[in-house]
Amino acid sequence: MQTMTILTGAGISAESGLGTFRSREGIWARYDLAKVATPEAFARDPAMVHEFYNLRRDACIKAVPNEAHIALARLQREWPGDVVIATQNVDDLHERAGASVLHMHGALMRARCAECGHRWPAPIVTQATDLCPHCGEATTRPDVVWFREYPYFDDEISLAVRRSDLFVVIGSSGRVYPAAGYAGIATRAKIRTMEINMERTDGNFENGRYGPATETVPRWVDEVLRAQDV
Ligand code: BV8
Repeated sequence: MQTMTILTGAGISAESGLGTFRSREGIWARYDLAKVATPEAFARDPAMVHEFYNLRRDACIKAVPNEAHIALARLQREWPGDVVIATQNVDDLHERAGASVLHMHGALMRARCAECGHRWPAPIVTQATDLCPHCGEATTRPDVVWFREYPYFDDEISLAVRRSDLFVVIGSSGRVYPAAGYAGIATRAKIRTMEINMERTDGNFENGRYGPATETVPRWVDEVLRAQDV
């Protein structure tokens, strides 16, 4: 049976009210990435970094999954083959829609100990002085992958792409690696690729569907489930 790997980015959560990163009013237009999303930033000012993620965690719990998240969870449930969903997003909207996902950039709703690596469900507000429940050190950080940190699940996702019949990228500008490199892996392996976005990116996809994810994703899911073919 045909298998699919789907990679999502901030665009799939945009209509749930969570910001994207690289639009004119995006997150990186309002915050200096170097001050909130690198290990150096955390070493320099952990309180500011925690505040940045506390604000995003607060927005995340107030947001609800949209029709695109719900459609992907349905596809994962009803498709007879494997559907691997990897996300660059740190929100939990895919899970709250019922999907299982690989969070390659970590998760807002998890905290991590910078000392021993222990992970636990994050309270709404985290601070650098929070004690790690495992080792007791005051070295709490968000369990999020910052720039120049190794993403989670990179090998698993690359493998999933290589064994897929179709690789789909939904709501990503394709600017951040290694996530942006998976489309090239698929293309070189002669695997079909498609992007779903508001606009064409320079990712050289074989196919594209353009428009808001809450319209384009449910329509595509309905089509593949009806056709039982990618
Ligand atoms: C790594 C944190 C190996 C969580 C993020 C020099 C040294 C070391 C590494 C590098 C280097 N130079 C470059 C790199 C690699 C670097 C990188 O790629 N940099 C870029 C900027 C060039 N990558 C890394 O550092 C990665 N690690 O390489 O490790 C290593 C380690 C050490 C030394 C050497 C190598 C780590 C990357 C992870 C960084 N963390 N975020 C957080 O705070 O959220 S990345 C950040 O960008 C977010 O996580 C986000 O998920 C990600 C990608 O953004 P998108 O999801 O694509 O969002 P964007 O706004 O860009 O686009 C939205 C899209 O949606 C648009 O196309 C828009 O049209 C569309 N859209 C909008 N609305 C809708 C829509 N589509 C449909 N419907 C709608 N309604």
